[in-house]
Amino acid sequence: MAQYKLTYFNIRGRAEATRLIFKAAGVEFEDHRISFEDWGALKATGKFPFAQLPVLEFDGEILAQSLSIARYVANVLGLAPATDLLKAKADMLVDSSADLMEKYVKAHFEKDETRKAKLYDDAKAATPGMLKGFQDILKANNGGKAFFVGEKLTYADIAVFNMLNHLFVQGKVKVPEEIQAYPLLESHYKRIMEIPNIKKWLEARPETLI
Ligand SMILES: N[C@@H](CCC(=O)N[C@@H](CS)C(=O)NCC(=O)O)C(=O)O
Repeated sequence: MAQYKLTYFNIRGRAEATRLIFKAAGVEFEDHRISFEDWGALKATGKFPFAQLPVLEFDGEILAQSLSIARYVANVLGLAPATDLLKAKADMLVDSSADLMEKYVKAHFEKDETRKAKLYDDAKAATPGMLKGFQDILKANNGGKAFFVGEKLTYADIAVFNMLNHLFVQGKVKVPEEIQAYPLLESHYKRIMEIPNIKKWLEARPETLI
């Protein structure tokens, strides 16, 4: 098995889905967290593709782009669906999770208070439709009693769980109030949260603001 090193800042942010995939698969990786102060000098080395984090290093390779990394790791560690169609469905869920996440991230980092309030309003207004969309897709897969895609845990389940956890949960192991109106989505969230390796990580991971 390759030795994996995931480098990112000391936040959940764009690396947490990949961390959860490693944890769910029970595969060791180096969770390398650097400070924002150290990033300037590291970035100047030119070693990082697109001069951004996260990156995943293994076997002399270096990958950037958080979603490409997450998909790669899921494929290698057995947490990807088996067919091209199911992979496309998983990607649709991953990309939609990222879309909703991005709306809140934009609002979080906006400096102008008026624009920030507007961006938060937009993100909140978009949320119910997106949550319904996730629940509808879940329901269409065998009534929503198990996983988002096919019949086993995949990176789609982890990505949607991570997005909901990231956006709506403060604290360690908790179900967000925002999904109470979507019972199938709520029970899916609980199902993922209760996977022993995931629960262990949620309890043990560093507490960070974002
Ligand atoms: N689309 C990229 C975006 C990467 C990105 O924006 N990374 C930020 C941290 S979340 C970064 O590296 N910021 C430092 C910089 O650009 O110097 C991904 O998903 O990985």
